[in-house]
Amino acid sequence: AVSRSAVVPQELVDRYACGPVGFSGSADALYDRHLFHDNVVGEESVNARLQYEAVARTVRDVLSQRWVRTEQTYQRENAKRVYYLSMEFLMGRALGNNIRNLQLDSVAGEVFKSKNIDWTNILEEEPDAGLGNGGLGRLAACFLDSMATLQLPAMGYGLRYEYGIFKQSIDNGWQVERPDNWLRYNDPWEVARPDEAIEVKLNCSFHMEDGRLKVLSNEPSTLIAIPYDRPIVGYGGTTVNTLRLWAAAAPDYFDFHRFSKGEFIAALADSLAAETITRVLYPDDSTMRGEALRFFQQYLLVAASLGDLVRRFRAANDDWHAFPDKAAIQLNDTHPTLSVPELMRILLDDARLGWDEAWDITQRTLAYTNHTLLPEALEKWPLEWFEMLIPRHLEIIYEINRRFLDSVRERFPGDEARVTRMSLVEEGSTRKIRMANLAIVGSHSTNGVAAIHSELLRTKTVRDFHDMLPERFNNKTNGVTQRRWLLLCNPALSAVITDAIGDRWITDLSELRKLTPLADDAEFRSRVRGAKRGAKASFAAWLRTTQGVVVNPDTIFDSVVKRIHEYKRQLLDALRIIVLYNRLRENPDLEMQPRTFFFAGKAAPAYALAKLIIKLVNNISAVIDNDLVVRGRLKVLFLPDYRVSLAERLIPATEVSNQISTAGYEASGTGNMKFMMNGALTIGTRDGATIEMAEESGEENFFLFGLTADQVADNRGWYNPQWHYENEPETRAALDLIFSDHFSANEPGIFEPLRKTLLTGGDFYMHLADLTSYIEADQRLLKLYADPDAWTRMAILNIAGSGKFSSDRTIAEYAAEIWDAKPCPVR
Ligand code: HBZ
Repeated sequence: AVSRSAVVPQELVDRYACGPVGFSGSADALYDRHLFHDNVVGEESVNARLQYEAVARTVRDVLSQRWVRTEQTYQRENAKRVYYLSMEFLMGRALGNNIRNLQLDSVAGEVFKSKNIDWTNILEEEPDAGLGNGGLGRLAACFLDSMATLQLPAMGYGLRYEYGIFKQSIDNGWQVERPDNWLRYNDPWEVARPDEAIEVKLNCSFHMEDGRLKVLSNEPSTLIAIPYDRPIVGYGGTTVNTLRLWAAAAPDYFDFHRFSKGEFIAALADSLAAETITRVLYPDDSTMRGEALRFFQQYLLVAASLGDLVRRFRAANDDWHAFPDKAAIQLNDTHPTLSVPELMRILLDDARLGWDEAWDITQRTLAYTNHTLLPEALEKWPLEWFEMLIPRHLEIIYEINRRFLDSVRERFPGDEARVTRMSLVEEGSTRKIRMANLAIVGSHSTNGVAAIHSELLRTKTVRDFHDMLPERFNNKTNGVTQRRWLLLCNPALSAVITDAIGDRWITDLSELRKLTPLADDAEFRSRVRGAKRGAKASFAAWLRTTQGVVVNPDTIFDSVVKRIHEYKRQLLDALRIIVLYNRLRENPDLEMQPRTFFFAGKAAPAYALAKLIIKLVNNISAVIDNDLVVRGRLKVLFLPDYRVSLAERLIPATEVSNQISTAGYEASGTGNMKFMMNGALTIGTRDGATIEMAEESGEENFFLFGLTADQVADNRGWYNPQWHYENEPETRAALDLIFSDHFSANEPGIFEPLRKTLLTGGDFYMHLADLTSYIEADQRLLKLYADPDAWTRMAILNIAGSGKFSSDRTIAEYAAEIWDAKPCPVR
């Protein structure tokens, strides 16, 4: 095929050709070079995957000089850096996002046209980078986008898991996990930098036995951490920051003693054990799984990242006391908390500072974000492992603890119970280090992720610490990046918004307030309605072509998508649907707007009850599909393998967002915000950031229901699920239907464990307490839906009120109030 050469516009050349290697020529020449030469293939071998790689490489060429220039600028300015340490970065796909943020859409469009490339097919070739479980990992990804857009000299540090979050499929209604081999093909974005590897010293060696790590003490060993860099393009393409992911490897000289003894193969087998450290992401999002391999992963992240950033600091500064003025390190939950003793070790043993100086520098540099109040998620690691792996760190922790407990005793004389609660060491049959206590004590800032969460953290979870160190606590309500979660995923609504108020919302989401008066403009309402209808139709079309599932876009699209957990109460949603189903069965003539209920989310592989919830939803789905009375009026669909790229399709199409956790248990939520800015209405409890969302749009524009966090706490003692069963006929009928095997005719009894969860076991998450008010709120919502103008008006008021929930706002607050970091624009 003869192709017309798409010449890169001069304006882009000026913008991106800023380094020693100029960016010149035509975009399709670059593309051809990558397509045929990178993979050494001829035209006959070209397929969509190779086209994707070539397009991505071409985009990387465009950004590469800007990427280099960004780092040069930070070095030249000796700017204060922000380091975001996280075990998880749930990035999703990069291609569409990078093209959009570089504002290369028109150039890319030209190339696609001249090369006859099907753009949507190409995008589908990129595997999601699923290096995270859920909210915590996705928050880290949104933060990287915002930090680059705000031109902050920031860097993410994480692990390069060879396998990300497992792929979920459904077999006979049950979740089945398959490995996510996302690096099977060359990843076009990553740049390996073996010359910047870091040595990590361990006081033990280890090998793998039955898939578990076995530690051999008293044999010191070394691991190598190799950095792989990924570009983070800020909007406008001026700043390109770095996400640096570490891969574990054995050093070349690993066990050369055994090599030379002739045990060549055996010695290499041990190097496989080293690589095991970064093999796979732990798929647990709410329980602490005390596995040694996870502890090793955390130490590797900390030792490699601090080694790297301290080296960067030393290259530009000779006075260690300047460290807190040149580096701010944010700990994403307690997972990287070993940073406290590691930084102390560096300052004491390498820099040879005194304790007080080292401690002052450590505290001023580090800050900690808490993401959960669930006690089973709070990390505590056996002291024994510190002894084996990092005894020097344990020594330092003991000394931190000794000094800290002295100060507690001084402040609260005679209160030994308090001292025991606050100690970094938990006594017991196995002594453990309390990582949250260590993170609070070793840093200058502890924040929660929504107002109510920060409040509960202060007043309940770590109240003793707040009593003693109130100035250390603060709130940073979460946000999401509107570039991915509106501009990229919902082009139709984005265009409607931009037509109405201009495009400044892309980098200043508070601009959306300007939409408020337009809620009363019939023309604007019809456009917003059109965008929603279009997104529903595309989602339905996608479901039909990719999974052969038919949904009707004329039904109400109602979604609950998040990790499956008892506290998130997907079961409550299932009960709501069963109540509606019973109403229709009892009264087939009942008028009810036809609805489609979407569920999606992964269950931790060891969380049996969460897996049973998935099974229940799938069985309800099948029974309803086969019931002639309700068919066409209710449809339930469990969408397998919830992930970033699926969220990008479902969220724009959703009209009703369910945020129904037991009040006090969802730290913030971030999916709730994405739905809101895409014009869904929220039915939910007063929990997490949903409370603040309702404040921004007005409670009258929300469907709030259920117990408040205070009421949940007060009712704990006397909540009696049996009472609801006996006194609420619809509640009883719904439960009876489940336990009569209506949804499990061929698998009698499989849902029996739910009886304990919901009824006889006392139900910690109080599902039945909120069912009636959930149904009431749902009826109000249905009534509104029957009036399309009133519905769309409310949707617009929600979009208009969503400006606060940009991660740009969140990051600006972190920068000003925790990091003292300033933008460092790249010229
Ligand atoms: O962090 C979530 C919270 O549940 C959610 O409310 C909040 O919006 C979000 C961002 O702040 N927490 C998680 O996603 N937690 C994890 O994924 C997790 C992963 C590994 C762990 C523990 C928790 O060991």
